[in-house]
Amino acid sequence: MTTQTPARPQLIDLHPPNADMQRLVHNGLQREPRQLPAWFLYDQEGSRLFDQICEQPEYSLTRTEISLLESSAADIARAIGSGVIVEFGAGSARKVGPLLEAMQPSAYVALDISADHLRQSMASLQAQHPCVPMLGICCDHSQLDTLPDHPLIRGERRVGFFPGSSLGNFTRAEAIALLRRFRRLLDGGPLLLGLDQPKSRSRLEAAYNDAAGISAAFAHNLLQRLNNDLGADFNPDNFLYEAVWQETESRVRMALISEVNQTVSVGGEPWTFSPGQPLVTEYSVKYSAEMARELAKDASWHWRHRWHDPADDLSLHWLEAAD
Ligand code: AVI
Repeated sequence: MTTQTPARPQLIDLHPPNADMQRLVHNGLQREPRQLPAWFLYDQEGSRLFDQICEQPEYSLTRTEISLLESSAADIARAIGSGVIVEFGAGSARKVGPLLEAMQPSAYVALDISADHLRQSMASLQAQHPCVPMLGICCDHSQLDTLPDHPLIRGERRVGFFPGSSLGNFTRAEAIALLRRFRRLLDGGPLLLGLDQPKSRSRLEAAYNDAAGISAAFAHNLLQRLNNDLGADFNPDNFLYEAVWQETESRVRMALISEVNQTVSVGGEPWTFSPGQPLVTEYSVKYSAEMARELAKDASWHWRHRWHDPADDLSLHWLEAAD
């Protein structure tokens, strides 16, 4: 009888250098309104706070998606087939478990921007699924042109997984560009895409401004990160967090509002904020089933099917590469 040695996750670090961050911050602060790329929120502390957001009673997205995956994984596996699962923005990799069970993939590849977070989540996932070979790639997947040439990926069919409604954190144009990029990265393989749907203003505004103040701390941590990594001198206490549902755009806008007239130095450059001026930390677009189908079409994917929870709050969309 042969015994299988449990696999150990490997990690490739392609995190963008600080010089790139500096340039992106400069560009973001020149926008009107000022806005920074959402992935800046996820340093180690930001990733920890985001995990806490997912546990707040007001933020049901993660719980809903996990139970939908648990109830639908077998059906999804039958429909989509298997190969190497490539998860974009894996975070704590808490969602892929049911797919690993149902699809029995040849390997699992997780992409995420936070190397420390990726290392921890891969280690705990590997302990639960010792026989699935795992590879972590620390990167900004919205800038990645190819997956690294690695024995776990080479020659295998790729099954993309992009849960958590993270696509909602991109503008429509960026979301289309990202879906097109995923088509290239998946090399003809399918994509399972989790998208949150529009709901009442009161539910959405509460979800993004929880009573425990974790969403606010998550946004304020962005300023702390700029202080730590880019030598900025933001005083987070001078900014008030707000989350507003913008129905016409079908999105929640999260922003830090300057409470005073202040000048902040970022990478040696001075930036003045007037009272009431927003710094947008992220948008979270909510896609109806119709909007999701349109988006897929515009990004040259064939929309095939959607699985949704009983309340129809969130969907997992199955997309196939169009010829
Ligand atoms: C990661 N992303 C899908 C979250 C969302 O719901 O838009 C980010 C988030 N920001 C604050 N709360 C959650």
